[in-house]
Amino acid sequence: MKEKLLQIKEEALKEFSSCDDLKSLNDLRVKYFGKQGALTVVLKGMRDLTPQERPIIGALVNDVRQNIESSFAKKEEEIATKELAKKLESEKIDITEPSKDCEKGSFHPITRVIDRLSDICVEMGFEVVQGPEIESDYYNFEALNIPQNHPARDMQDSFYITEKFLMRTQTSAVQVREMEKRKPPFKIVSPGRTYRNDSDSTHSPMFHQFEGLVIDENVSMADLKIMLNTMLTKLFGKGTKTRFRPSFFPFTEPSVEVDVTCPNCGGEGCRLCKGTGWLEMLGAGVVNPKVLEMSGIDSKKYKGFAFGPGVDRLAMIENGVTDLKLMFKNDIRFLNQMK
Ligand code: 2NL
Repeated sequence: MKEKLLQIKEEALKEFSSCDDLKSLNDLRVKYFGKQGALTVVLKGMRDLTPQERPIIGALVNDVRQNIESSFAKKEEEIATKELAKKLESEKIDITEPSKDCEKGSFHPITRVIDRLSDICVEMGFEVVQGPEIESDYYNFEALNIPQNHPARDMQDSFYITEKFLMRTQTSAVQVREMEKRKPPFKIVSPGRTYRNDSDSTHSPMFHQFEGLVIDENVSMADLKIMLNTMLTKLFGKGTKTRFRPSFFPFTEPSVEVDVTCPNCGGEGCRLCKGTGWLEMLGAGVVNPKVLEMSGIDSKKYKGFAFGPGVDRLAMIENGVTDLKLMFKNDIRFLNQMK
């Protein structure tokens, strides 16, 4: 029996050491420890031993079993490590390799207009600010000197959510919030989505605004004019001329509307500018002192000017699009044609 055990031990250790995959390792386990396994059979044979032999052989059996088990565990770990390494190696991918058919996306034409306007303004020292799209009646209208019975407040033009809250109709509301928070001087622009109950080929219920506001001592219409000329030249290129026409907004006094020489025909007259050579680009003006005072700015010490180009209109002009709705449908066939 002793010989038999030592033989099993020797054989098993040899077989284990030459085994190199989990499946044959498992077969070996069955061969030695299984129901009919070599060691199991020996153990069963212990019944026939004399009481003197039993403890001696018992100790030997334990020794052999521990030996085989530990070499089994060692081997198992070794194989698992090796197989994992093999698996990792076979699943390795080169993440630096360029993919096939990689289509490049692009920014939406409206995002591009907003980004360009923002870049131009940031270059001139403006900060970009944002605010909520749901606004209170106060910030959207009252603080901008739009009185209670002004047509802009009509349910027909605005999307009211409750008695007091509505979808903002202009991003000026953001600037009012900033006027309350900041200490002049400051220069800010507020791009964003705005909402009005309007819908035809040049109006969409959701549209975009980009407004600029400058508050400082001694700023005037002249500063506004220089600034807008610089901005519009940067936007449309050298040689762009501007035209300032008197206008009216409740929040500015005086107010102007600004036209630029048609970027399509350079002022000759074409279909885009309806033969006039001019395109209306923005509204602007010197901030009404009442508006400054309502937001806690001393109108004796500080003056301001503001401007608001039509973002969607700019994107339409740039891309020769005549129906604003197309801009918001996001039909991929349409977007692919935008430069
Ligand atoms: C337009 C006209 C404009 C402003 C926006 C403004 C903001 C404050 C105070 C005074 Cl907080 N004015 N904004 C001023 C004039 C015109 O936009 O028709 N935009 C498309």
